[in-house]
Amino acid sequence: MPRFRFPAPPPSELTPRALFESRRAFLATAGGLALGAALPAAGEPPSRRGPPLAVALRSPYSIEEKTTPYEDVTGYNNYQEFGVNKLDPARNAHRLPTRPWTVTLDGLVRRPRTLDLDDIRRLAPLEERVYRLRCVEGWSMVIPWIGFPLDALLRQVEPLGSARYVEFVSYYDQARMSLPFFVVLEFPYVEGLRLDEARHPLTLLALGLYGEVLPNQNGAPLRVVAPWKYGFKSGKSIVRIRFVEEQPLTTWNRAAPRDYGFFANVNPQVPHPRWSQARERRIGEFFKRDTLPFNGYGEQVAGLYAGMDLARSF
Ligand SMILES: Nc1nc2c(c(=O)[nH]1)N[C@H]1C(S)=C(S)[C@@H](COP(=O)(O)O)O[C@H]1N2
Ligand SMILES: [Mo]
Repeated sequence: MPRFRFPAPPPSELTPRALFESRRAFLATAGGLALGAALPAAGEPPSRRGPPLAVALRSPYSIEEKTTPYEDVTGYNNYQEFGVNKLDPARNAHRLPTRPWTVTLDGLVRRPRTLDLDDIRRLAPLEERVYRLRCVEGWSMVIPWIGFPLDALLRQVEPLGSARYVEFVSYYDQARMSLPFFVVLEFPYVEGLRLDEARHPLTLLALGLYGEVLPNQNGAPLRVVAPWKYGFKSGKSIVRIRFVEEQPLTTWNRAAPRDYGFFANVNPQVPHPRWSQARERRIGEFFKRDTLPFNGYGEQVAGLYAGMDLARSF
């Protein structure tokens, strides 16, 4: 397994908004001249958006907040496999082969199965769900996802009573990715949820956003979205879901156990070792806002953690 080194960027080093904007404008121009096809969504006119994905219903779990512009949602990303800079994934993730695609569900289940994308799309009606996404780095977005509850997929394999956690493994092919020598993470990217978290109706299997098929940089062709947790819990481009008894050792827990807890519920009281998590900057806004416990989803999910010390199990 390859091992690379890099420190998580402190908020001070995050691409400032103005710089991001001007680079985006620059990229749009450069893309038209020299780089052409190498540049995907960021900075492109809407006519070059991805294939449409029709939605059957709008979820009651949607929040009524202004959505973050499409260009930011698809142009400012964390997808380390395609580069550590926020602008890298939009430039590099076109190398991700999203068809054919299968997801293997195995481990502690009665009926292990491998499903292809068409099987998966048919499992449940597609919903639009507008969710907040809060990154541990201190920024947030509001994204109109398209998908259905992850549990519609999980229940296909009939988890055994002994299964207590699920491990999500992302696609990995070093030859297609943009891994710099100094990256700390081990790949494939692995995330995990407790089974009851994974089966909670808020936990979404996302196949699209903003009315279109999920762009590669956002985790095509399918990714998890657990909106009450920091964004890193939501693995992209999932190829395997393993049902296990013990808490999985996730990529970030392995790389920086003091910085990234397993639960990673958004808890504004628990600072990152090097910065506060009390406030956040909504991408596109100037003033910071207070971060809400459970990213504002406490009413729905706080019950999952009754009796747990969420300062220790952070
Ligand atoms: N495979 C994989 N999944 C990943 C990541 C990653 O680097 N690789 N980054 C995570 C982090 S830190 C965040 S904040 C979200 C960002 O999702 P977005 O780019 O679609 O907004 O994806 C998460 N899922
Ligand atoms: Mo993140």
